[in-house]
Amino acid sequence: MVRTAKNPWRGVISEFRDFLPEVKEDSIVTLQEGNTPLLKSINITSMLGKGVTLLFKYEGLNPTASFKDRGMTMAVSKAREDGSKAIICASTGNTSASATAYAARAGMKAYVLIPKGNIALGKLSQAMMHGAKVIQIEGNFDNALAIVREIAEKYPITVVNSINPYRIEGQKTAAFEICQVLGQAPSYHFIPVGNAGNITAYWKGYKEFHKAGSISNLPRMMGFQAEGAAPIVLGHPVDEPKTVASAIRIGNPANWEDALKARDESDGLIDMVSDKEIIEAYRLLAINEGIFCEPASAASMAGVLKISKEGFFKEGDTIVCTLTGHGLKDPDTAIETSEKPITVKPRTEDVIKLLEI
Ligand code: AN7
Repeated sequence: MVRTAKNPWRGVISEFRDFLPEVKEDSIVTLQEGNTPLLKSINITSMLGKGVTLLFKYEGLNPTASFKDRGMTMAVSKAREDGSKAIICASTGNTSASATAYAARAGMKAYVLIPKGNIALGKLSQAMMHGAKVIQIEGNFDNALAIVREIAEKYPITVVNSINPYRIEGQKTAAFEICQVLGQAPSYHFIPVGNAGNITAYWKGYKEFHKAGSISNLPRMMGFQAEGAAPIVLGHPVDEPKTVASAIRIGNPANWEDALKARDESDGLIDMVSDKEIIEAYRLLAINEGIFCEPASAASMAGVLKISKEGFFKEGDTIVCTLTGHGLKDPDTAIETSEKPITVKPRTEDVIKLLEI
């Protein structure tokens, strides 16, 4: 469809109405999220074997720069429809950035609980900027989510973490967009796993599109956790999760069971990658493809590279990798892991010496 000023992309609720729970038109809270690019890999693809196609679903190009906006439009719209005046969430950063933006747009109060000192700078600035009450917990994400669950049982306030089923509903729209571009589902879908809401949502989306006859195949779901925060891989919660990828520093995922279902029903896998592999993939994407994603997002790319070493992919395979958040979210990690700028006097000859010409 040709998009014009009179016919813009309207956001995921209006665009995928037939596949989503009903929302009254005047309750919809949107920042016109979704419709993100499915970018073809130009340079990394050759590392994966002959005839393999690698694509990136670049979710960092959503309004608050992560995939969370797809679920948040749905969760906040339903909260508004139900007459809720306030929302609350625990977050490693991106959920809080999205929740506070959508609450601002809806004219609702937002309370966000974040692990003190452990969320990326860009995300902290977003949560603070939208006028929410930002509460730092001297603990980790899992502690914060436990508090949110307890408060929600006793007080009239809507939880917008992915334990809210509307979050999953909204997030599944990314799978629809991929299928619409490809005309089918990919062979493999690689995705980072933290609280496991997104892998659950994509699998639900693919299954629903399949059932509706919009695609004739289903992908294998390939989830990747960080080695220091890999409860699903280890089979038990991790008390003190650690990883450079702060977004997925989660030791007891809320959607654990559904992630296992997505893995098993799709004949996929949930594996882990080290921080070193994550940073290598993060830099590779930036340097070889021009795509700046945040470290947690690069866990999916790191997963592709890890699996491809085992001679896994075959000619004709299509691989989609979700890059969940924008690299600008975490400028500290970008600066720490990149070559440092060189300082010179304001003299042309000093600059020329530095050029490889
Ligand atoms: C960039 O913001 O959990 O497996 O509180 O920000 O659906 O949890 C973020 C998660 C991957 C993992 N990539 O997704 C939060 C939060 C990025 C993220 C994940 C997150 P889920």
